[in-house]
Amino acid sequence: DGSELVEVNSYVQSNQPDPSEEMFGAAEGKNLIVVTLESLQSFVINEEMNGQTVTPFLNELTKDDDTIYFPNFYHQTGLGKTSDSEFLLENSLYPLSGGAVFFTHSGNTYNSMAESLGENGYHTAVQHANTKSFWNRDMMYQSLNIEEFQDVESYTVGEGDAVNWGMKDIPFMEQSVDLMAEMPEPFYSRMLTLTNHHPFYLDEEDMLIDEYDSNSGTLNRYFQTARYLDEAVKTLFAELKAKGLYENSVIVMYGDHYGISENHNEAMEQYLGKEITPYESAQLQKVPFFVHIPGSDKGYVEEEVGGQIDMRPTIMHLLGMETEKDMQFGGDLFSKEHEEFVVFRDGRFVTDKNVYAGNVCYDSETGEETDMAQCQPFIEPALQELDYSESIINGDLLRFYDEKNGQLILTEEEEAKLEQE
Ligand code: GP9
Ligand code: MN
Repeated sequence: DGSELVEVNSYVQSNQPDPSEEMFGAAEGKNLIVVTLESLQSFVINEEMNGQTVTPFLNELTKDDDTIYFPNFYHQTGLGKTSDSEFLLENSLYPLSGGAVFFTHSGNTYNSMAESLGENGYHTAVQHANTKSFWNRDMMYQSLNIEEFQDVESYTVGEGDAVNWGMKDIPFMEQSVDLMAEMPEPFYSRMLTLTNHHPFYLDEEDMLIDEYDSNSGTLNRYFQTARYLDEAVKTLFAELKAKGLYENSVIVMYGDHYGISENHNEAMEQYLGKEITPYESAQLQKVPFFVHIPGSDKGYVEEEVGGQIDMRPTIMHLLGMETEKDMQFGGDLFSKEHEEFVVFRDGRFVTDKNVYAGNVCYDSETGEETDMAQCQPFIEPALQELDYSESIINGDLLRFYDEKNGQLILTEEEEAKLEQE
């Protein structure tokens, strides 16, 4: 019942960092374009593979005057992969430990970012050139109050335009911007890319760099599809400019989850030139996060440790929307009060000083094992945080929360019971 929410609510309320004065409203009134960079991990950013640059366009963005780049940002997804990252983005809640929440709890009440933006006059949409029922998106998007879902049926997949899992990212970007140009402004459009997906196949003409040369075909091809994704992002920026949408939009991009699993550790060790310890495995969960605000001159590299749970408050504050009454577990990455504590869905965690993985406490600077006492104070809170989030989902507790007023919706009986306690 609603009283379960009392403890969670007081926990959430006591952990909300205030927005950063400088960044609050920095993109107010602009269109919001969020690009999900399929399977893109940070280990390819600003790096080469056999002398070839993997992500030239994104590398430029990390140094761009209008872009804030977060190199210490982690994915927090579980079995629901892309859909879990969407869940984190929209709700600032953790996905579930078992199964994809998009399948198991699509009928719940949520207070999504899309819903809030909708209430603030935004048209809300998702663009993804795959069948709409994949990950149960068609159902879940109704609960998330996403007005429009442009799935594969909104796209013309011409001959040679598909590879691997479906439509290629470059024609996807071109057609998506055409579709965007028809949307009422301001809009919030979320674009889900697809080409940089296991098993990372490409047509010959789209291979812009060579394969890598390890014993893992998967890793070898990954560099090529990541390179192709980079080209697709470049196309997106060019198309937005061509259609006159660029200046009045803020573009946020994030990697959804790892593309290279631990099954490829031997090949990965060859590439990285070091042994993959549990510490290194945790480092490999870093995914890129970019906030691009055209004409703002606010660009820099933000070293703050953060995760996907933080995306919603960060973005909403940029748009000038308060989130203090939201039932959310993340915090504004630009806030001075933001806590550097990222909990992975499997219980591993990262703080500003340590990485806790494989039941070992590591120093985050050196990657060396360190005194467990440094990690100890965070072990319980990490599990507690996951538990609280899980109880909201399992109990469908947002039914009992009025986010407009930040109040619990309790029956008289529940109120009376709580007063006695
Ligand atoms: C499918 C796409 C990829 O529509 O989102 O899903 P993934 O396998 O990465 O979760
Ligand atoms: Mn994915």
